[in-house]
Amino acid sequence: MGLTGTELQQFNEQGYVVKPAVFSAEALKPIQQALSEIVDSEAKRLQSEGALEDIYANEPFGNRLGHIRKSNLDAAIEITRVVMGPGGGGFNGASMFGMLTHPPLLSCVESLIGPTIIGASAYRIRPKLPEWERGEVPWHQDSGYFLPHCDQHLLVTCWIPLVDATQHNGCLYVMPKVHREGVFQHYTGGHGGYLEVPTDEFPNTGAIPMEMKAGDVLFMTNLTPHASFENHSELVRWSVGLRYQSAEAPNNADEDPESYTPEREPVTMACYPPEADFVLRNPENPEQEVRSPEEFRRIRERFQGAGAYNPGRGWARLADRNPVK
Ligand SMILES: O=C(O)CCC(=O)C(=O)O
Repeated sequence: MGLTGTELQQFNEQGYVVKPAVFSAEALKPIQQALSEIVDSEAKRLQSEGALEDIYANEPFGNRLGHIRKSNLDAAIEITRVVMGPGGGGFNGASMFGMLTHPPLLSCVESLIGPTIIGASAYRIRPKLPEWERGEVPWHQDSGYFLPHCDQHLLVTCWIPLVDATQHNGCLYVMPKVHREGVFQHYTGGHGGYLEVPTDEFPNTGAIPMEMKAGDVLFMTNLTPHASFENHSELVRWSVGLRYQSAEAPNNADEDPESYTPEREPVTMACYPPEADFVLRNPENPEQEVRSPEEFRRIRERFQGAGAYNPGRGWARLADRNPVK
């Protein structure tokens, strides 16, 4: 597949481009099925504990969690937290590996960063519930979450709705062209507990809503400001955010998580130290490629087991760049 010359030009000039139908309806089924299974088992657990009456067992992926939310917001939030896992990148099943390595997607990513592709840590699953504060993600650039020595590198974010995304259900918004103006100051304690750049600190270039069909992919740079607002629908707006970088951008693909000690100099670290990076394509050294879901899971769990979210490790360094609002 790959991006066309026109699409590449838009990405470079505007900081984003949407490629339609990178995932067919069929290709989205494994991830939708896997997420449905988590919703199912959590709904059953809550029901057995007496915390949820109706688990809407016959509703399809796109409707079920929304119906649960309508009857019991607390239960839906609890299910959502389990689906997302710590920080949003907790699910590491075979279908997630399948999404990350989906050949048409990797072809497009290759158009942007070249043939050696590192699957960046920090991919995110977002079941955006109506009426849930954490579902709305305020204005930020992904670089606000990365260590500053990565600012000059291109890290590509692929935002992929698993159901159609509209302004009504809280699609993503981007600010075009602002990716050329560096990293803005991000403050902690933003809406929903996220990092936030106050809107008036950006130049006024206008925000564009990204209304997309399930399976379309929005490609953005790590400096492209983006946000998503309230979900006014009755259903959940599901999406996945995947991140990729070239081997030149700092990463931890060949590193031991134990090496991320408080003493280590941040400039020697991966862009987002708490989570594992993995080699997905390396034509020169194909033996380095992670080829199976089992290996992918093992690598991610090794980082989590090493205390990835321990504030004594690399994560704490990120706080240095983000003062309290
Ligand atoms: O999916 C959303 O609503 C927000 C996603 C986002 O901003 C991100 O992953 O950086």
